[in-house]
Parts: sequence; structure tokens; C-alpha cells
Amino acid sequence: MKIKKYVADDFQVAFKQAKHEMGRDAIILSSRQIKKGGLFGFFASTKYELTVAVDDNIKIERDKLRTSEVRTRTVPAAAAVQEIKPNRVSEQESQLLNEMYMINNMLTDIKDKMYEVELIKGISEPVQKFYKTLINNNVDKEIALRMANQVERQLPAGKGNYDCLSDVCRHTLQGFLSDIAPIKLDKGETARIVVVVGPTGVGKTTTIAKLAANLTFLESRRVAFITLDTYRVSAAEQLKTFADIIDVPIKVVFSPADLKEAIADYSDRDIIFIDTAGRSPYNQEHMEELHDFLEVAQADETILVLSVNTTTPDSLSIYHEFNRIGVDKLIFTKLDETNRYGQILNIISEIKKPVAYFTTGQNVPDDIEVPDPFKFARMVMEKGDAYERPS
Ligand SMILES: Nc1nc2c(ncn2[C@@H]2O[C@H](COP(=O)(O)OP(=O)(O)OP(=O)(O)O)[C@@H](O)[C@H]2O)c(=O)[nH]1
Ligand SMILES: [Mg+2]
Repeated sequence: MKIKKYVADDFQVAFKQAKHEMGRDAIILSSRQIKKGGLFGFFASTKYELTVAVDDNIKIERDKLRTSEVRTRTVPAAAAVQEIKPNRVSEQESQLLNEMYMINNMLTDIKDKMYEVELIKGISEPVQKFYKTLINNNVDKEIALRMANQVERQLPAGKGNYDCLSDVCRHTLQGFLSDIAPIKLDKGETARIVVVVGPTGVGKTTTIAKLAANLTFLESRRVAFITLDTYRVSAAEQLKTFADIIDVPIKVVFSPADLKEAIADYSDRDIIFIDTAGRSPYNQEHMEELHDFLEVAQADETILVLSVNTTTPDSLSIYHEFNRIGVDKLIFTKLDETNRYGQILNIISEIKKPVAYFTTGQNVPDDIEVPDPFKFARMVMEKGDAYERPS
């Protein structure tokens, strides 16, 4: 199956282009209006996006039918009509199917819009702008509506007061990101065990290096590393390099028994970071293996690292899989790679776990911060025109 997207100024143009390139067997999988171009969301123009697919198997069947159509011309007329008919019908069917997909998609779009209009009907116009700002940030509709309603309820009588509105919006957003829990070492505490888990490539090892460097240099804490990542060539080397630079000891362990020993060896350290191999959470065998290690580790905190580049549904399923082994906190990485932060709100609204850190780049140790709800709210609000004063 070949799938391709077509974007044009109007639906007909996109449709014709798709038909021209993909052939008449192509079917429309989805159609939607999108905004393109512009500056900070202003002056963006409306385009139509068609996702079109063509199934090679159908094409082959169709070609076979066409060949049979040619062949049937040599057989007696009555039989030929019967043979040709299925081909003609299926062409018409394909045409009809396309039309039906088109109509169906348009109806779904209209239904969605009506539903949205119905939902935000009770909200005053300035607050609807806040709602749109949240949607621009990819906040889920349901959560955006909940926030908008919250703002609406808190607004005093003079709803047109934009200064007041911006304060209430910011305050509401801050409320959603209020559970912040960075790593805290109690006075005199030793051998705090922090395990960092997550899918591949989200930034687990880099984040551990940032945390370790800051704890070592800024708080004069005695840190140790243990890595369970023996799967990827150079994985342990990566943490060893950081360990050398920061000057902290490191052990590479291959079995739960090794892990027990390594933890015992570092019992005089203030904090032990355990780095794990990035694994697909859907691989049961790997998850069981991780579970065996974690049973031995008896971590004080297990932190799940999620990249903001992963979609909300994917992040939620990743969380649910990792939560089988127990997740205490979250770290969101790669905030520098997006300017839509709704993802974070969607996830924390759903799973209600504290956020320990945001990471904002590849630089060790600088690109990490304890989430600041005020700053976060401002970043979300900058993505939209909620605070534009009426002229
Ligand atoms: N832009 C950006 N890149 C980051 C950030 N954190 C980590 N990275 C980069 O992401 C890549 C993967 O980082 P790692 O720390 O190796 O990720 P990991 O989760 O340990 O990967 P595996 O151990 O392979 O699962 C590296 O190129 C990092 O420099 C961040 O906050 N922003
Ligand atoms: Mg790693």
C-alpha cells in the first residue's frame, strides 16, 4: 500500500492532483483543513490536506480484470457483457467509495466543529481565545475546555478586563503544573538510590550526567553511577565518559546479583544513579529483566523520562507499561525541540505524577531545570493570541 499526502489551496485541486499521481484506484483515507505559514500563528492560510492510499493488490486485480475485459471481446456478446460488468461496476464502486470517504470526512469535520462550538458556547469570547491558545499548544480538547471553564468561573463580572484575564489564565495553567518534585537529599542522607527508566533515546543518560554534575559541583554531594545498559555497544562508555569528566565512580553491572554488590560498594555515597538501557516498553522479556533488577535495587525513587517529541497517546502507553514496575516521578526532555507544550499538560492531567525536571538541550550540565510553573504558563500563553488586546 502506497500512502501520500496532498496539500492544496482547495479540496478539488488536492483531489485532482492525487488522482493524477496515484491513479483512479486511489482512495482517500482522510481530509482536513490545516493552517500553513504565517508568523506566530498570524496570517496563516487555510489549506486542504488529503491523505490518499493506493493498494497495489487492488491495482493488480484491476489490471487482471482489464486484461479479461480485452479477452472477453472475442467471446459471444451475452457472455462478454457478463464478464465486463464486474470491471465496470468496480470502477464505479471505486469512484463512489472516494466520494463516500470525502463526504464522510467532511461530515466528521463538521460534527467535530459543531461539538466544539457547542462545548465552548457557554464561554465568553476572551476565554475562547485562551481555549484556542491551548489548542494551538496541542492541549487535548477536553483538558483545554476544563481549563477554559475554570478560567470562566474565576473571572470577576467585568469579563472584558484583559489584564485580569491574563492573570487568571496564567494562574490556572500554573495550577495544572503544581506538583513539582526534584531530587532532594535530606541532610545527612546517604546512598539515595535513583533509577532512571524510559524508552530508547529520550535522554536518560544525558539527564543523569546533568544531575550528577550539578549535585557534585553545586551541592558538593558525593555521587556514584551504576549502569545496567550493557546492550548497546558504547552505552556504558557514554556514561563512563561523563563519570570521568565529573570524576564520579561507575560500575557496569550485568546481573541482579552484581547490582546488589555494586549498591553495597557505594553505600557511603550520598546518591547513586542507576542508568538503564532504553528499551521498548512493549517487549515483555526486557521489561521482566528490568523488573528483576529493580527488585534488587529497592530504589528510593524511580523516574520515567519522556521526550516531548513523543505524542500524548504514545507517552501515556509508555507510562502505563513502565508503571508496572513503579514510576514515582517524570522528567520531560527536549523542550528545546518544540514550541507546543500542551503535551506535558495532557500527560500530567492524566497520570497525576510529580514532575522532577525539564531538560532543554544537549549541554551537560546546563540544560536542565526544575519546572517553574510561572515560566511554563508564560511559554504556553505565548503560543496564541489570548492576550491580544481588542483594538
Ligand atoms: N535537543 C535535546 N537533545 C537532548 C536532550 N537530552 C538529551 N538529548 C540528546 O538525545 C540523544 C540521546 O540521549 P541519551 O542520553 O543517550 O538518551 P538515552 O535515553 O540514554 O538513550 P538510550 O540509552 O539509547 O536509550 C543525545 O544526542 C542527547 O544529546 C534535550 O533536552 N534536548
Ligand atoms: Mg542511555
